[in-house]
Amino acid sequence: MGYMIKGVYHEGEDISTNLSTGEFERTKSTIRNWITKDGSPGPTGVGNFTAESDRYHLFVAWNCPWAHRTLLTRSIKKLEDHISISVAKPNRNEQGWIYDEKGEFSDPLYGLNAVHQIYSKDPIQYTGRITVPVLWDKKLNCMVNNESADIVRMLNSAFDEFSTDTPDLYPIALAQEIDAWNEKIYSKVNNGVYRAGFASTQTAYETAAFELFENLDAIDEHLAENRYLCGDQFTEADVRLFPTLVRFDVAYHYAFKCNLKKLSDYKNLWPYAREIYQMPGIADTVHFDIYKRGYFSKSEKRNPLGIIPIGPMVDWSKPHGR
Ligand SMILES: N[C@@H](CCC(=O)N[C@@H](CS)C(=O)NCC(=O)O)C(=O)O
Repeated sequence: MGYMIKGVYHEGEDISTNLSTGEFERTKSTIRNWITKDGSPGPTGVGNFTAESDRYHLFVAWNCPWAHRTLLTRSIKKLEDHISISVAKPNRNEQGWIYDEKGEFSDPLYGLNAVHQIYSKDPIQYTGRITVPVLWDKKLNCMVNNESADIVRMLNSAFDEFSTDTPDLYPIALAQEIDAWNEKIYSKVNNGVYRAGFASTQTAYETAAFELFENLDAIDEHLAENRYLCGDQFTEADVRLFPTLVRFDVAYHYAFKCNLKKLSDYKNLWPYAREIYQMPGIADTVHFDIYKRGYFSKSEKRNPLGIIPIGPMVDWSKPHGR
């Protein structure tokens, strides 16, 4: 794993844990342009990124939950034939996210060896961490955006011409409610599992882990009365919760010590997660073995021998009954 300074890649230490408090701090994404229907600028960044078929490409990894949100949205909005992808190998090395020369983990676009090469291909001379997902413009040869929250939103809204007959994941009437869920779920659940797993002090770990389960308990209760987070309508908030839930029992419960409960112990959250898993196209974006290979990869701090557990067996195809 490394980082980039003015377009040049440097191998180096993980610098995301605050050394004085032991708390994990995720760095903010900085490439924040938006694809729009007419190429006008979006809420941040510059314009000129018009929605077109086969113009954009996503660099992702199956195990990354942030990339998963963008893949879920690409599938729900039926954009698979319009936005191409490159999937990195589940295990990172000193080059960060890497590719094979051929096969399922190769880069069909440029034949890259590593994701950092796409960051250095952009003339902006990027400085920062090398993260997936990255949304790339094949026409202007530059990055559009490397923040999954933005990518999810633009895939929902900019491609109506190509993705007819698909749900609106961010209807204006529910915008405030969705934003409120997103905020809570991001810090306490999506990033909460990382705050627990990457904490380097007992206090930082316990704070994150207790907050995580308080929030999962509250969501479970909410789902007793509500089919989805915002009532009857499946929205962006559900899309953003799902990647954490689907990794929970095979990865976070054990690898990140989030072990007060399993997802499958929850009365409502568990069938809710299965309902989403069983929606058309969703299971194709889920790769349990790869989650294990990624989260249990060799790490001096978390898994020094790199041994991957054989279980647990979780039946996601069981009827959800919701
Ligand atoms: N804010 C980013 C975060 C993405 C992110 O942290 N991705 C992880 C993989 S799960 C990554 O690539 N980390 C590499 C690193 O930080 O060096 C987003 O949501 O798009």
